[in-house]
Amino acid sequence: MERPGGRVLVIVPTYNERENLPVITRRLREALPDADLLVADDNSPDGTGEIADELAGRDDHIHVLHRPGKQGLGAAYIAGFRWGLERGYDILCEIDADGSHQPEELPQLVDSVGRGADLAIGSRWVPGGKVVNWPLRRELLSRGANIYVRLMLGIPVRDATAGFRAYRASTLRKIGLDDVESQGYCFQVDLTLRTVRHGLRVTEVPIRFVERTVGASKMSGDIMKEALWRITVWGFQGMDRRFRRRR
Ligand SMILES: Nc1nc2c(ncn2[C@@H]2O[C@H](COP(=O)(O)OP(=O)(O)O)[C@@H](O)[C@H]2O)c(=O)[nH]1
Ligand SMILES: [Mg+2]
Repeated sequence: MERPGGRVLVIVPTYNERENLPVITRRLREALPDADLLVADDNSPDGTGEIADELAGRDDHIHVLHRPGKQGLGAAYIAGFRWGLERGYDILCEIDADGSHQPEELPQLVDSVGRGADLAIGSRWVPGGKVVNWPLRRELLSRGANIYVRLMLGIPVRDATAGFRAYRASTLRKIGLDDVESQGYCFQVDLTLRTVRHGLRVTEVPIRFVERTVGASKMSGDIMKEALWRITVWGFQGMDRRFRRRR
């Protein structure tokens, strides 16, 4: 039976997540039994890609997209979205492989889209949202990044960097993926901004974000730098656009 809202694809990007992948796929299959999963692996040196193939060999609902090397989260998601749009899925979801996002909370995001949202974001920074075991440094980084996003871009979203999402397929078609240049985690802000600028409906659903207990974070100085300069550029472009319109 299909969920109201249609066929669901859950994209799981992986880079060195061999211990986490079997756990997250099992939990996802239980939380959303009708959904299909797509593991987007960037040729992880730890063999995550082979584990993904084994899981896919045992379960028709699991698929694998092997990418040649580490090209960033944004690039992996774009490839995953294209894969899903070509195959006619109606709702395309994002979730981290490391257990930070709870698969049991994903049905709420999917149902938000089923009820009319064009993008549902699992948010840490709305009332009811929580973070568990996050080092203070990471919490400050995330809160600071979101404050900067709101200041520079003026969008009414509390957690624009969140990577736990459900997109209506038509949203991705409307905003267009071909000219997305963001490679790292600012990809999330990029797509949020495009969705808001297209006048589409964004809903934030409070979630409980739990820091990984296994494996290592791929957050890096380069990812932060890319986010900072891109958000700054988008901000000035937006101000320029508003200024021209007023004249
Ligand atoms: N395919 C792919 N996945 C990535 C890449 N960078 C991060 N990921 C995945 O994105 C998710 C979030 O990454 P993580 O390192 O946990 O970020 P953090 O939670 O912000 O520390 C995890 O599932 C990672 O394996 C990448 O370059 N390629
Ligand atoms: Mg993580």
